[in-house]
Amino acid sequence: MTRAQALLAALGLGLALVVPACGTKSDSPASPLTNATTREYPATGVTKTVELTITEFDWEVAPGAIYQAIGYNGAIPGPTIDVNAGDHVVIKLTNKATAPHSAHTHVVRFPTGSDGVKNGVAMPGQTITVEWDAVFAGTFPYHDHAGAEGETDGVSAGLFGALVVHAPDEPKAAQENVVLLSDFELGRYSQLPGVGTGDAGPSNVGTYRGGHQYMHTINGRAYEEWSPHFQAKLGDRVRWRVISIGSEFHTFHVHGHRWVTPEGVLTDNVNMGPGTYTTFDWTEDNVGDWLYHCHVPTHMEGGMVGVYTVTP
Ligand SMILES: [Cu+2]
Repeated sequence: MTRAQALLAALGLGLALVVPACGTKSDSPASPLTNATTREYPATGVTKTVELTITEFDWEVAPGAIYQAIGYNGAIPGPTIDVNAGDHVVIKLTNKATAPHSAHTHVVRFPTGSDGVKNGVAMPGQTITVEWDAVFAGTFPYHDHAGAEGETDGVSAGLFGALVVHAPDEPKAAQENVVLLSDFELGRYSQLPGVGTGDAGPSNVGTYRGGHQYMHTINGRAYEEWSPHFQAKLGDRVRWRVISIGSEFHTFHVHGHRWVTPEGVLTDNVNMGPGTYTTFDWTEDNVGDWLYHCHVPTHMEGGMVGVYTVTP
């Protein structure tokens, strides 16, 4: 051992000598994302302004399945807030709905006035400003935390979205797939083909195909033909940014692929509890049409499934 190696070993850094830097092996089937870190980034001096308007609207969860949604900027999920680590973000939040709502954001650094629970809540008809510093890199949710029944009311209605914070040293990905897993409520549908009434229970025909909740969604949509169809080419660096924001526990599973978690575990299926998030990369090595889905059978049956296509 050289003197430098002995010094690194003494500092607990000896591993750095034998483990290649993340993403440097092109033949690696998967590589952990380098920004899975607790490092706090310095201020960039850049301020980004995001306008979020909360409205009530009809949202088609699957063909013919109409949900009486509440969302940011007229869609589920709300717009992805995409910033660089160290940016300051100002959100102009306008509430055109009929109950108080907010935009509470995870992991960023903010004063209590931007919390979105008691402070930083927009009353109906009001526009407020909340702001925070995106000092940590990764994938995090923002969501309502001020609904009439606490956080669940607004979140199950559709008030959630993703925050993507890029680290300055992050390898560029050809594809960045943002995935939000959520659970909707039967009582909010104005029409839901395939669901029986009274004691009849769910029918076997129509849009809804079973499972025990109505419905389990991916980016506000259910089932393969309606949920996001992600695509990539062989050799692409593909990055998945996955957030679980509903009321149930899910797993996130992709067929034909595998990746390494920030904890160093090789997997193709990760646990996602409510309000959790993960980011991972791989170098694409497998052509075909692949399912991605929650591995809870009744959740997949209830809509939490989509297609990922890889072309040569
Ligand atoms: Cu699930």
